[in-house]
Amino acid sequence: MKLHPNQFLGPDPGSCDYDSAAVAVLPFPYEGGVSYGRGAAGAPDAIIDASHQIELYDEILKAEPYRMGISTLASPKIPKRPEKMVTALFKMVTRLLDDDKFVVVIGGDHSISSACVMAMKEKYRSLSVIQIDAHADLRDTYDGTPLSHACVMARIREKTSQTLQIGIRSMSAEEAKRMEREKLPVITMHEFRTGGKNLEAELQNLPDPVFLTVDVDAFDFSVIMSTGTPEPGGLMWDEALSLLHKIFQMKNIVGFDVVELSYTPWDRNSPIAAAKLIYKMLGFKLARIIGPLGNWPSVPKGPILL
Ligand SMILES: [Mn+2]
Repeated sequence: MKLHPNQFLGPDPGSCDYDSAAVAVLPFPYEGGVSYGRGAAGAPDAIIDASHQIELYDEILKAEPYRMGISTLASPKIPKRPEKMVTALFKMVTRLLDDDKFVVVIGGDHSISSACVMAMKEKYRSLSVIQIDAHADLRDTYDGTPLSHACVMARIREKTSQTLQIGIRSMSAEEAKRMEREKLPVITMHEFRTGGKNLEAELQNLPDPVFLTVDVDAFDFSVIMSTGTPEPGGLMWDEALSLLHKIFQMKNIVGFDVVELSYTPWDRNSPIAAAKLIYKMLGFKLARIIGPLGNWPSVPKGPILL
């Protein structure tokens, strides 16, 4: 495996060796599926650069999650044609899963997530998907293509009918009708804030294991402002961490992606928030396995998260 010269959280704190790492981070700088703002292809490198500023110690978990081993792969050469992009990413994620890695993909625009789900579904037959996003992404086609980022949940639902969408606050009338007709499990941002839906009940109804896709436009602008299709009224930082902590405690998450950050040269805040988000989620995953205050310095490497 060719590793990224600039490791996530690096310089190497002694945990980036691929063979012994529990986690494989795959940067996938594709933005062929965007419909508005550009910059998603610059996101993985911006997030990896920003991750170097993050403390390795998590003050809430009272631990250093990086000890489980986090290995960052070199960004692959990405085909321009969307269909070929999907095949390429499917093969890469499949290989990482064959090596028993907990897979984290850094996008890239949201259209990449269907390839991640395809690969995950091959390994985990009863896979569900949780999407945290401002947008429903349930259109069958957009701008004349089924592989637009605006269609990713429609593509994912062709692979698994078990999905839960959280934080949604932007959809077309057709998408709303589809949710109604098919009784899709959706917690809109309005319902999330007003308690109109029971999050714990929805999580309980969803079969394990789960792939989690996080579109950073789910966040409020004060947390992450550099994203291709921004929507006001998003998640605050602590609110998102509480939500994610609950998801990681209640569900067996077997991989996740973080998509739609848009590289903006003057914005240092957004990539830092995205990098810290990834590290926090990895900490939540480890905490589910060995407890929040376990004997973390002796955390074994290898496939402990699966
Ligand atoms: Mn979105």
